[in-house]
Amino acid sequence: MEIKTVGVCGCGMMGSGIAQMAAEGGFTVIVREPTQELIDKGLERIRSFMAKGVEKGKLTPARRDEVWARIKGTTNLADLANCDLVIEAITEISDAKKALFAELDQVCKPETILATNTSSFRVADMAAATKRPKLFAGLHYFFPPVVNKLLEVIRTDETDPQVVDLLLNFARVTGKLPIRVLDSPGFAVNRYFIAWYNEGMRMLDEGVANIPTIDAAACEAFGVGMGPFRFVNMSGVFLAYHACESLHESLGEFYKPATTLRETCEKNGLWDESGQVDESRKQAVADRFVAVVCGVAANLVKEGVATVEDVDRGATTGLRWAKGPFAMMNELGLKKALKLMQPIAAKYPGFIPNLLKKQAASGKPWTLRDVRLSIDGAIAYITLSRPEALNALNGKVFNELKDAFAQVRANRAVRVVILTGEGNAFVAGADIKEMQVRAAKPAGIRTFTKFGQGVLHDMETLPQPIIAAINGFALGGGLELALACDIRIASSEARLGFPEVGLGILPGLGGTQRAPRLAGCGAAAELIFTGDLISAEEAARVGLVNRVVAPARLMETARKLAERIASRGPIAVAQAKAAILATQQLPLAKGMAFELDCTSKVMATPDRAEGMQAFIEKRKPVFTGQEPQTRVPRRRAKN
Ligand code: CO8
Repeated sequence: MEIKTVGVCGCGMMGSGIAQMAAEGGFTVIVREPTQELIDKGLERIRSFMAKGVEKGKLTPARRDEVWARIKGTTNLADLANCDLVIEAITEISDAKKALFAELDQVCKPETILATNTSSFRVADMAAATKRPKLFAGLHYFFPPVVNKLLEVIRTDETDPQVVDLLLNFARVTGKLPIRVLDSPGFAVNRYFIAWYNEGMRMLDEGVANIPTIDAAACEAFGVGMGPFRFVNMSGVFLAYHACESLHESLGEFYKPATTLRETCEKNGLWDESGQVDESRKQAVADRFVAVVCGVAANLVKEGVATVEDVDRGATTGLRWAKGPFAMMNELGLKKALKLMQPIAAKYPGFIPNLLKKQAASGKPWTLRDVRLSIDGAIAYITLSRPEALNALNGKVFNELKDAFAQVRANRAVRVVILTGEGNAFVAGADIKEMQVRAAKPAGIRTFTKFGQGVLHDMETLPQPIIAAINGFALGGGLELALACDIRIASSEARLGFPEVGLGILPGLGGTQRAPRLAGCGAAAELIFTGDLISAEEAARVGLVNRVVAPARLMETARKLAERIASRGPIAVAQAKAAILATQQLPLAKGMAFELDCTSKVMATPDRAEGMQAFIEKRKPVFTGQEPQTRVPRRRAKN
């Protein structure tokens, strides 16, 4: 399965943005509207959006032309027949969406993946209109899709996991920060966002505070520019009411729309935002907002809708809140957060899930990881996931990396690791802001750098090979991290370099040592002394990366390579890795002796016997990675 051509049904505000993002990601895009007038209007929307991008200097004219050339419009649904993925972005009317999917199911090739951009209907209900529920998922974009980086990738109980992976990759390549979400009412983000604005309106119903106070308290507590009343006034009262009512129907009383929301919608009116902020009431209002959002977030995790990290990313990326609900709870203290929720739980029993009570009772904060480890068969994926800082390496990230590699080392089922970054960077270096603080104490930075070097040493000496899938910027400590891997594959969009001298420091995580060994002293010196960034192609030319691939093919290329390595004898691969590393430390004669030891070790393994026997029997070997049995010398019986 591979996505090359993308169909988009509907070229309105959402569809046009989705089409543009897909084309920017390098995909061929066919947008479909039922009439020529609508398709012309939709294409014009994309054209003028890109023209503004050129005016603002965000897009070069050449890039605009390249992207534009990938987009075609049609009124004929049959033109989407050979698309690998079709995304529906038509009006939010359930029957219209189902009818479209039933038709797409007939028209499209059997392997086409279908996705809905619905924000209010169950994805499984849409999938039921087709005969391909395994190839059906939700792709919930946030407005405006060209600007907002969040994308909820929604799986139903039937969605094939491979389809989810393909869509996650599609999301990344099209510049999105995807979160994995289970199909459920409101998905992840709308569950707490709708609760947020509805609670603001309930507080008005109850006379807790006036509109300016509620909006001001929300802005301060969540670090946003608009409180619920301003937001709903601007985005549409009708939409806000119906989204809330839809959750009320599926999730019960907690989501019953506030009276003022219902009445304002019925009157087709807006709220008057004028008036004075009552400072004395702001804290109580803020506490209630925080309690509602955090309670809903904990329920989402309890129900398996999303992880704590993804719930928080939804808030910070999709809603631009300063912190996600779990980070807020950690800052507040879980016991205090629980206390704030008690009045809500008194009204809505079951509001506080046991998961939250248990976590609070443990006395520990929520674990929010910036390094994700996932294991798929013999392949471990380690993803640096701190995209808001381009995955910069701080103390927390280094600790989590160390922990992830230790887990891989202890897991004999893992035979290869793929290391990559979330968002548009692999890693943009060590965290400069944190280093500036640490450098105030010279001993502190030395200890920290030594610790970082130790983590890279752990990687180098890991028995399993590591493939760096360089998806974007690999700078300074980020390039050094990649150089500590065994194999580097780079996306053609990646930029690499050692900008350290521009900061008045030098590459201190092995850059001055590993880069010359790979690229030679001349090329490494030029890179390090100038601090210039180079393209992936140039990095390949000087030997810093093994090969360069199109962004959409990066993860697939890394996975295929990992699968090939994983099918070989794991002890042989591990010993070969150790022997290759030895070339950097030993003169030839000693290196040969080291290699001899490695060879002797593998000769004694069951895998050697199996590999050779399989060759003789003309079959595929089955390697187990079992160590040779060490013979216990028999004691001679004393007579
Ligand atoms: N450290 C901390 N934050 C960073 C880093 C970094 N290395 N790189 C990016 N960020 C943050 C930015 O501050 C910004 O945050 P905010 O939105 O809060 O301001 C966010 O990531 C996005 O970055 P930009 O807005 O700058 O994104 P652009 O697309 O405009 O630019 C660049 C991308 C060109 C990559 C730019 O971010 C940049 O130049 N980054 C710094 C690159 C660099 O100098 N790296 C080397 C760091 S030093 C190092 O790695 C030394 C290693 C050895 C030391 C050993 C100690 C362990």
